[in-house]
Amino acid sequence: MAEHDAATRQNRPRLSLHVPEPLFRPGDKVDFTHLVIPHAGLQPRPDESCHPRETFALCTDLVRVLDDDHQAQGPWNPRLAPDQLRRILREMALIRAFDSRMYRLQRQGKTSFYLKCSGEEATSIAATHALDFEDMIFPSYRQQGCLIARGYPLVDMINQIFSNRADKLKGRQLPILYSAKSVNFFTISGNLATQLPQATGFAMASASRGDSKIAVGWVGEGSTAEGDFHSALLFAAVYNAPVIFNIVNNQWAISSFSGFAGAERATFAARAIGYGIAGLRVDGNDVLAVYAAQRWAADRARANAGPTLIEYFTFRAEGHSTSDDPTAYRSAQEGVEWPLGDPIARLRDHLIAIGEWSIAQHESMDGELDEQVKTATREAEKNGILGHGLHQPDRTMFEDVFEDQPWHLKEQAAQAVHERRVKYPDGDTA
Ligand SMILES: Cc1ncc(C[n+]2csc(CCOP(=O)(O)OP(=O)(O)O)c2C)c(N)n1
Ligand SMILES: [Mg+2]
Repeated sequence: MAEHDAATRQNRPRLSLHVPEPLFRPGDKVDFTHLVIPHAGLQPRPDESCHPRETFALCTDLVRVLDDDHQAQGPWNPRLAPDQLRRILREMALIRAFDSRMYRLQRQGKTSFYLKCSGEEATSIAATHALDFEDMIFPSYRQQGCLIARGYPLVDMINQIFSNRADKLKGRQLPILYSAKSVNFFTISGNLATQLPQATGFAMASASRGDSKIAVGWVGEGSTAEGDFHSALLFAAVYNAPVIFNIVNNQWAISSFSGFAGAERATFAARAIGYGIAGLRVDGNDVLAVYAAQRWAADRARANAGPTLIEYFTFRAEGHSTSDDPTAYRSAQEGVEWPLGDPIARLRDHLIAIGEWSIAQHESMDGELDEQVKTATREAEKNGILGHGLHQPDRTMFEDVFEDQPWHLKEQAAQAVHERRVKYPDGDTA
């Protein structure tokens, strides 16, 4: 019998695995012609309360509004007033100026870590404009734009980045892992994708209380490989929770390309089909398309028509963070050849094309924003920078987790304070 098996098996092909490999590596010529980029304005816009299946074709399409002549086209055009478009443009330019200065501050040793959202500004700022202030944001670490769009003070952001005396989080979070209850911005977690089950949970709680707030989560495409992503979608689908899941597909997860999260097999938006929820795939560098998609999903959730999964197709224009060097693993040409352009430049050109903006206005705005960031930085520096001693007493490490501190934390706090006094008798921080 065993001999017979062995003989049959000899004729079978050897099994093998496919290990994804990015199309381009450092030094390679880049060619994006394989990407299907449909014309703007051609994608149908189903009613917000439609059956999820009416959106399934959009999961492999690409919702686009801004065409190559910088005009807004088609049924997804949100028809925003020029004033609002200028506000969105200004906030996107502000976050870019902020990112650039904070990056330099890290290089100057004033903080330990920073992470830019260059090229992805629309996916946070335009999306936040489409929500109500009361809607709860469950961000990943690349959504600083949501804070800006909700008017959170730059100085408070920088105090957190410096972990200084005025840091509202008392130095207990990695720089940039903000938390801002005042603007309904949930605490950022370093553990990828945990924010999505939390968003679903918030949405379920909101619905079970009969409230009208919805929950909105953001996640990187790489992080959709986490189990939490799937649990969040399943619960949302089963209970028809009023939640939006925004996948920012910038095609890279540090040095891993999106193929390792399944991009070679299906679009990220297509995950919606398996769960039976609405899904949209959107040009993430098209401010008008991002706004329209987010507004569609928010109206749908508000009308109890169910959750939506949105994939924003975009490109991480710079390194992952200050700890990364993308020249080691991807071709520098990728950013140059990327066919969907830059979200700020595309909105600027649209406003100019409709006679509502000019290059001179844009340049003077950039100058003002640089000044605004510089002033905020100087203000925050007065409260100290990271590395210049401890700005917060040790005991704060044990506080604000439980309403009544349990006995074992009291003991550990006392021990930590004692040990610090022994080690640094002249210190004044405990
Ligand atoms: C559970 C978990 N696994 C791994 C990491 C390390 N890590 C931090 S960021 C990151 C890449 C995430 O990429 P993506 O989700 O695409 O988001 P992006 O950085 O592109 O915005 C990884 C692997 C982590 N923080 N948490
Ligand atoms: Mg990514």
